[in-house]
Amino acid sequence: CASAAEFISVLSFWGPLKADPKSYGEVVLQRLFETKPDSQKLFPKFAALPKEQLQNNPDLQAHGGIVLCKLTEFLQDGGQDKKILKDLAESHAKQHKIPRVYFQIISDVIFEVVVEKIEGFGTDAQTALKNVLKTFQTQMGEFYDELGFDD
Ligand code: MNH
Repeated sequence: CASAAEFISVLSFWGPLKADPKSYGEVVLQRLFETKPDSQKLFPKFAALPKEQLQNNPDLQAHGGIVLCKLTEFLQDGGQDKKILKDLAESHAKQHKIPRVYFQIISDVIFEVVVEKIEGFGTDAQTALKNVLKTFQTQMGEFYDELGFDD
């Protein structure tokens, strides 16, 4: 599990993502769909769209913003309030039916995008980010287990 210091280390570089969640979130979702095309099919809103329509798409930008804001909320909370991820696991398991492996995939994408886009994100902060994303995935997995969602 990531330490409090690791959450703080990540947060010290998170300003640009907090300030512009839509833009970074858009890049994350586009990169997710590129890396793992199956993931696009899990979004009813985006499933049928050809690549060209994922560019400058206000719905995609809006959803990217929602994802990034939730991640910022998790970071700022330092993984303390379990309800944040419990609610997220519940909607993603029961409503959206997202197999847990996709949280691993999006975590790798987030890592890649953050390191690529954020200046000064050094090796220590990179390790901290990896651990924080690992904590996110582990806790999501535990809630998936509690819900009996096996995928
Ligand atoms: Mn996701 C909706 C956050 C990863 C598919 N997601 C939401 C919502 C939030 C959110 C917040 C809106 C509230 C809710 O339904 O709970 N999602 C995240 C975060 C991550 C994430 C913080 C990881 C980081 N989500 C994923 C992944 C997939 C996915 C991975 C699929 C591969 N999410 C969805 C779908 C919706 C959704 C589908 C519903 C979108 C809609 O049509 O409004």
